[in-house]
Amino acid sequence: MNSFSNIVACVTLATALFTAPVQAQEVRAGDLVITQAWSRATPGGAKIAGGYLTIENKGTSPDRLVGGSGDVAGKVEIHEMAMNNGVMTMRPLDKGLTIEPGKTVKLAPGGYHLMLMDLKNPLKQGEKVPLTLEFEKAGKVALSLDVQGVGAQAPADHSGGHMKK
Ligand SMILES: [Cu+2]
Repeated sequence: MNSFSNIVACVTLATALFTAPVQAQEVRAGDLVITQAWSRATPGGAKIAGGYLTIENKGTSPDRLVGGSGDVAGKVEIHEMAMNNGVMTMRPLDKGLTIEPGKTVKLAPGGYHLMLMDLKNPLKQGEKVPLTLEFEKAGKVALSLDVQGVGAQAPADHSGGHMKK
């Protein structure tokens, strides 16, 4: 009994110390398999947060991520971030993000991401943030973002780009 609880304590500690975005949850919707949905803790007062996930299309026709929503944010957009003449810029993908059949699209810091706008409250590490994503074919898909610690790899232009408007 005693050694068992020691093992449990060890595993729990190891999990807590492991800061990389690890997500065991797998969400299936039609031909799509969504894994590793995560976000980052936000500093108090922050009004935006990124959302990251991996989408695999196991079907034979393309699908498209067209939008999302969640109680935590006033608005959820799909953004693309890219280097433009040496400057990190980002823009909303008005037509959504296509996932070609047989392909895996990764939304990650520095690339495609969900943008949670008008945050109602800060995201805290360890929280799960429920979101509903909307795909052209697969329809509405409920999932939750695992909130990780405030990472140093936060895209540089993020707050600046959004504060300007
Ligand atoms: Cu963005």
